[in-house]
Amino acid sequence: MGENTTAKASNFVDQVDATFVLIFGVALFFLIIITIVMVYFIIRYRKSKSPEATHIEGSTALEILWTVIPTIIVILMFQYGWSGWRPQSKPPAEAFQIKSIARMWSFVFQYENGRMTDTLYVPVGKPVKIDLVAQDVIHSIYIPAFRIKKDMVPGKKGNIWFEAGKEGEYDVFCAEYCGLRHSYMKTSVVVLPKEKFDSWYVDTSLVVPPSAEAGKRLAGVAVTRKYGCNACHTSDGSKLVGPSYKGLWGRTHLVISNGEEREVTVDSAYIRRSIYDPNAEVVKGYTTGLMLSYKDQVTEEELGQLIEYFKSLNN
Ligand SMILES: [Cu+2]
Repeated sequence: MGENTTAKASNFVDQVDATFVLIFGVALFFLIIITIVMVYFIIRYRKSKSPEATHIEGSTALEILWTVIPTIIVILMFQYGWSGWRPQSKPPAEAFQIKSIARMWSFVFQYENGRMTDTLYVPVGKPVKIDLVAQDVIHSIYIPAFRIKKDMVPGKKGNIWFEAGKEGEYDVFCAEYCGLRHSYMKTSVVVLPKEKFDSWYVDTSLVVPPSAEAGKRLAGVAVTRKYGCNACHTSDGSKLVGPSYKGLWGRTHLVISNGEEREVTVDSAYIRRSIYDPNAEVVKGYTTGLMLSYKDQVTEEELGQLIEYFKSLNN
């Protein structure tokens, strides 16, 4: 929306920034004042000029003053922060509903019509509520441009909401150290105009591709994106937390199974086991226990799409 150039990224920007400026301003003011007074006293009362120690009697008026003023300032800071935080914790009933699932080490966003993505898409100018789910450890969803950050704790319900005021793409981070590849838990939120969002929302071309070779690859890519596989695996042969998909199909791997080394050939059965029971046979050289089972998530159909995709990477 070109005409709306003064719009803020989200409805919380003004309030959070005002609180930040207030607290930072007060801190800076006192830093300067205290430093000036301190330096003045050091020079004024240095030992060479004042060999006798100066003794100051207490001053009730001063003590009341420097208790009351900071108390008022701190209450003011609290009031500012509180009034900015309260609306963040009260999502409007009509908000558009999305669920965010965090796990080591990616975010997945699930929409009510079943769409799942690794990038958050939202419409501009409409309240959006995101329910937060953590699958393994504590994560924290952080959207700096929207001034939003909230912990995602396993077993605990929580949500965030916002109304994006401006189209664009903004960073989304995990702000809670959650393990080895925490720093890769980075994605973005794409704010689209209403019509564009609506057509994106109903677009299923990525989910049901044509059955051509390109389509097969696209379907496989869509599955890896949907489940955040690319946080730990690549399609170009480079090693991350786990092995790459490239050149995987048909290769013979040395795996550790029940503490013993054994050779397996990568076929449909092995890929199935690797996704449904990932720690049963871990390729030698990789760490056991880092991947969770996707048994209740990856469907048989998606498994087939993945296998086709892995095969296509050998060509
Ligand atoms: Cu995390």
